Amino acid sequence: MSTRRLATFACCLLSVTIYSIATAPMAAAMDSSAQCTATFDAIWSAGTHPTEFPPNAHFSGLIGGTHGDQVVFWEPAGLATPGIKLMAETGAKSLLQGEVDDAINAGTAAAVVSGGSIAVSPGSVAVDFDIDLDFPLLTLVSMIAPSPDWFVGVHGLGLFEDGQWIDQIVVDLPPYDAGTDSGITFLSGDAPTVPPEPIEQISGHPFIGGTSMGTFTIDCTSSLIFADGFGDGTTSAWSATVQ
Ligand SMILES: [Ca+2]
Repeated sequence: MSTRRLATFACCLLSVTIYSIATAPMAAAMDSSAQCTATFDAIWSAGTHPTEFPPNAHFSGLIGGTHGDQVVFWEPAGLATPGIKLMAETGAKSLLQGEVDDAINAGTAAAVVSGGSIAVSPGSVAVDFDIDLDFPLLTLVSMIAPSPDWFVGVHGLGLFEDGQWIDQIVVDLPPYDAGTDSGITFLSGDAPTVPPEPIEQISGHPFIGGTSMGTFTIDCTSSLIFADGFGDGTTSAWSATVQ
């Protein structure tokens, strides 16, 4: 190898080494998973929604899952699945949980997220869950109860943004109609909608103005996964540099 070629080779080797030193610690400190808490703060009361405010106003137990973008459990303008229909009409979790389980078996979801109810609204309830980069979306719902087929929730909410897990996100919760029962008041008897209609946000009677029913606040803490397995940034950077 000529002196010039040797110098070029050494230069390139140095560049690669510097590049490795500069980038290895960041790559080694990949936040591949996070621990999150979803807190449902319900504000629904006779004060916020005086029109036909029912006795025993409450919300059914939180149900949903963590998943990827290959599966949708519900969305506005879509038809309710059997699981969303049952949740919105009765508050029962079983069918929707089964749909999440089916998605887990199909490799499109990671875990069921199942939490408590709000026995008396206004009130709060929280549920913890883990999430990872392969399935960084959250779907979570709760029935507005009593009601014909009304519910609140999020669908495909992304918790990994701009290369990192979100610290906190607050989502407003308007009422949605599942499109499976045609009752028009909180206490209407069963009146199946045949054929079913698309899910849509309710902005009229009895939710005059579409007033929010509350919020979901999602807080996440990421878990640093280091290449050397020591869980220490300094050690990891050194290990990556000398490799
Ligand atoms: Ca309806």
